[in-house]
Amino acid sequence: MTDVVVYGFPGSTYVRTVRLALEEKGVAHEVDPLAPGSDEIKALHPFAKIPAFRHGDVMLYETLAICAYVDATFDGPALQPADAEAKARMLQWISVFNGYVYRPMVTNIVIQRLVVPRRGGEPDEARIKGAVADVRNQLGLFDGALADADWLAGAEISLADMFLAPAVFYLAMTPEGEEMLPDFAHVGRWYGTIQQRPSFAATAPSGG
Ligand SMILES: N[C@@H](CCC(=O)N[C@@H](CS)C(=O)NCC(=O)O)C(=O)O
Repeated sequence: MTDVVVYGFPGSTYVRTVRLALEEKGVAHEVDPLAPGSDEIKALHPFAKIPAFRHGDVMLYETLAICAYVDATFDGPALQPADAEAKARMLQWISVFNGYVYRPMVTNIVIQRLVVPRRGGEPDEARIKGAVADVRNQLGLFDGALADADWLAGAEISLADMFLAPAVFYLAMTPEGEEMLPDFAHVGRWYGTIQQRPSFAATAPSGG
């Protein structure tokens, strides 16, 4: 039994980010695979998104807030750089991911390509096509940041890497990702490294 619960189905990139943080800290946790928009998640998250999180009496929502709490509360390696510039860089990349990357990469390519057909629908090709140029530019940004570095911020893996990698995991399964990703060698090296981590294997989604 554990008093740490992540609410949200494990196929969600943001749920995986929280689970990566927990795994990197070595924190045992349960996953309650609630769907976004469900009555159960509405009771935990005022915007009905996933993840939500519980640690004993502490209830939280919003991935960055949850991850910061996990990092500050539990023993284990730091998930955020101590250096002010590197920490700001980490927050910059997380803000970039949340504000500019998630929508084209996940909502407009991954969900259209991988989720919509599984639900019997037709992918919106115009929407996918419209997202490709944005994602290509964004991969270029990440590639530049990783040209001389193993991780997005600081000398060790940080929360910034844990936000981006679950999205790249799905992008790589789409024809658009297969076409784009080989052009970004530094992103490819970074992703190859993060794939080797036990936390990444432990949080691999089995379904959706
Ligand atoms: N700002 C939220 C975003 C969470 C989010 O968008 N989660 C996705 C799943 S990866 C979701 O709930 N999508 C369902 C929807 O938007 O209706 C966070 O950082 O936790």
